[in-house]
Amino acid sequence: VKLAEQVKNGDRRALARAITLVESTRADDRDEADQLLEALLPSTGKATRVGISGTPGVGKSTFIEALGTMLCSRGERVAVLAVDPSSQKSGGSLLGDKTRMEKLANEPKAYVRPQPSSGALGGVAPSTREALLVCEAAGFSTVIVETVGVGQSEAAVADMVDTFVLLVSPAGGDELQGAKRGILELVDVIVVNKADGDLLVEAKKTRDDYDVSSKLFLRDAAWQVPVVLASAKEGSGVDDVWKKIQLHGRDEGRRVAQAERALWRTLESEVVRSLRANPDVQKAVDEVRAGKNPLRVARELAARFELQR
Ligand SMILES: Nc1nc2c(ncn2[C@@H]2O[C@H](COP(=O)(O)OP(=O)(O)OP(=O)(O)O)[C@@H](O)[C@H]2O)c(=O)[nH]1
Ligand SMILES: [Mg+2]
Repeated sequence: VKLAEQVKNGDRRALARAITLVESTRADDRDEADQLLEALLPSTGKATRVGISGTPGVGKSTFIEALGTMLCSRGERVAVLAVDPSSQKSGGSLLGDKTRMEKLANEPKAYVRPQPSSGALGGVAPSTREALLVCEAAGFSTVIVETVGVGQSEAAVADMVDTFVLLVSPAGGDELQGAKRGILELVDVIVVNKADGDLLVEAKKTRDDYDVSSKLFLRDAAWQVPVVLASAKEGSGVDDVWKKIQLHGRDEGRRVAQAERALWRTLESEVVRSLRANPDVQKAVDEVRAGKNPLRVARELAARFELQR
């Protein structure tokens, strides 16, 4: 495929076109996208894949800009995929993000690309994983995926990266309770951002709170989740975070498991999609709506599909 060659040669326009292609939900683009990905796949796998999440306004974009420019100044090439769930509604937020990463976006060694989000909750689109692979094939040494901490997006991003970083605010100790607890199970590095000026004292306290709980939630004997103070605005701590990301490194076993889960996710959604279009299934839906036992109807249908094979 010609496009694949252009992407591998570092052609910017080709890269943008390739990502647009894998993002396309049109059925007739899918074949081409699959061919492209297969042509690129042998050239993937070499980048450090980093996910960055956190509540709106915690400083993700500012942090990525600081980290990205630092890496570029060291000769690395950095790609950023920014998933912006609010862009669907407001339309303005995308622009805002671009503006906030202006320095990085203008950096010749960097590439900043907003990602479409799927669904009303702002979930991460399945194509983000493929966009990440395209960036890798294009030769970026680090690929960063930014996602806002809403809906299922953290889990989706954690499942496509080597290191998942959570940014928390200086007053973030209360996030430790309740709903946010679930994310902590996915996190590899915690960053208390905005540790500057008047917020420094509070940030230190928050770091200590997270430190205690990261020891309590120890899920992997080989990796104690570090808690790092940083100020994306002033640039302090950014290098410390990068060192932790490097220390965490990549785990081939994790990547293999991620690829397998991507297979299952796609299989499940494709199978369900084709089942929904099946006339027997549609008839069964009507029967259940009319009062038949859904579990029995489902089992009978499944047995019938089994026989057809
Ligand atoms: N004091 C201080 N302010 C910061 C720091 N990092 C970011 N900010 C400010 O926090 C605000 C939000 O920063 P963003 O980087 O846009 O945050 P975000 O997490 O990307 O926000 P969304 O993409 O909207 O979810 C901006 O006004 C930043 O200037 C920091 O380290 N210290
Ligand atoms: Mg942002």
